[in-house]
Amino acid sequence: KGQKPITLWFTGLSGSGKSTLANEVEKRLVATGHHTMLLDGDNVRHGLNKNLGFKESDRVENIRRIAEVAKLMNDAGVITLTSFISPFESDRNNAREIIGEDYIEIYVSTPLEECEKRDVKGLYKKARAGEIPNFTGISSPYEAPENPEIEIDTSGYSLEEATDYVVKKIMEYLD
Ligand code: GGZ
Repeated sequence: KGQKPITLWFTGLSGSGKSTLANEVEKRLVATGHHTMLLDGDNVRHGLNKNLGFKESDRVENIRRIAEVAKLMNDAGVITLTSFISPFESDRNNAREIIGEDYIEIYVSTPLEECEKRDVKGLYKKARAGEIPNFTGISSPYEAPENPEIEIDTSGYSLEEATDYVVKKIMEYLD
């Protein structure tokens, strides 16, 4: 069975559910025989990009390198899922340019209020207290995508429902 090596580019606020969703989507793809690679903070910011922080120029470089890696993965025939805030429209457009027609943007549009209410890692609380500078949504902007291929607000859906929805949409782009 054929596999079109696309990049599924998840973008959204911290706590929006990007990584949880990307992980579930990856499991579904693997279960249906696809070869995948998930790039996220754990395997990229701690390795390839460990010299980068969160000031604007570092985020720009973070996203540029991730896009280049995703392209290499696609060239190797691998479906690539990326899970980074990627807050700037210009960087996402640059990623789209680097990756080409195989770039599928998935906007995880869970509102800030919900992300902040979840505050899984306590980062919003710290950011509000001024302990984390340039925190996206609080003291650094998030530019919402205007024309994402797929959009999902995870508030009000179970993980399974959200995954079903996204996987169904992705199938439109896979062969
Ligand atoms: C935003 C930050 C910051 C600041 C640390 N702003 O919930 P998390 O913890 O696991 O996800 C956030 C992650 C964001 O890294 P990305 O590589 O996705 O960002 S970007 O695409 O903008 O380059 C959060 C943590 O890192 N974190 N400081 N100041 N998120």
